[in-house]
Parts: sequence; C-alpha cells; structure tokens
Amino acid sequence: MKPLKRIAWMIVVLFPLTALAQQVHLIEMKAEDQHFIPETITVKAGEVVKLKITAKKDEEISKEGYVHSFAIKKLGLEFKLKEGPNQFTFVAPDKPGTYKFECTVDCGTKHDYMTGRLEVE
Ligand SMILES: [Cu+2]
Repeated sequence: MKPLKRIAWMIVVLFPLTALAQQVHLIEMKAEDQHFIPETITVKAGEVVKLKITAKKDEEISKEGYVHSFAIKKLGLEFKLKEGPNQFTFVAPDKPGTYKFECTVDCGTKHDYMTGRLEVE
C-alpha cells in the first residue's frame, strides 16, 4: 500500500472506529436474588450502551436454560440471561425519560418484583 493510500485508509476507517469505541457506555450489573443490582441505571439519549450482566440462578430455570432476563418492553428489548456473565449492546432511546426494565423469565416467587429503571438524560 502506498504511503498516501495508507494514511487515507487510517483516516477513513480507523479514526471513526476509534471514535465509536470511545462512545460506548459500559454498565456492569448483577441479576441475583430476583433483583437487579443496581436497580437504576442512567444513560445519555442516543448513546451506545454495552451491558455486562452477571446472572445467578435463583429458584427456577427456564427450559431453554435461562435464569433471568433484562427486558425493556417499551423499547422492544429482551435479553435472556444464562448463569454467569452475559453481554449485550443497545442504543439508548433519543427521548429522555424513565424506562422500566424487568425480568421476563419466571425465576421464582419474587419474580414479579424483579424490575428497575433506565433513566435517559
Ligand atoms: Cu424473573
């Protein structure tokens, strides 16, 4: 590759990739004891959010092997969680507000209370 071509390639391909990587907002959570920890997470409107959720089996486990899920029904998001570390990426909504997240896998007697709030600023 000629030097000029190489520089052009770095500007066109590498720079936007680096810029994109820096904009990802990493959030680490736990899903255990039929709770999300933390129960409130805050993001900026339109940003890319990478969720790392470590899940622990409580009372029940689904037929598919999921122990919990992280779902925001208002946004049509549902990430099923296996025991151990899980990782997902989504784009935060453009509209600021409070969005409820919840577990949609029947994980035990307190499952209905396994909820939290995504605050979009
Ligand atoms: Cu549940």
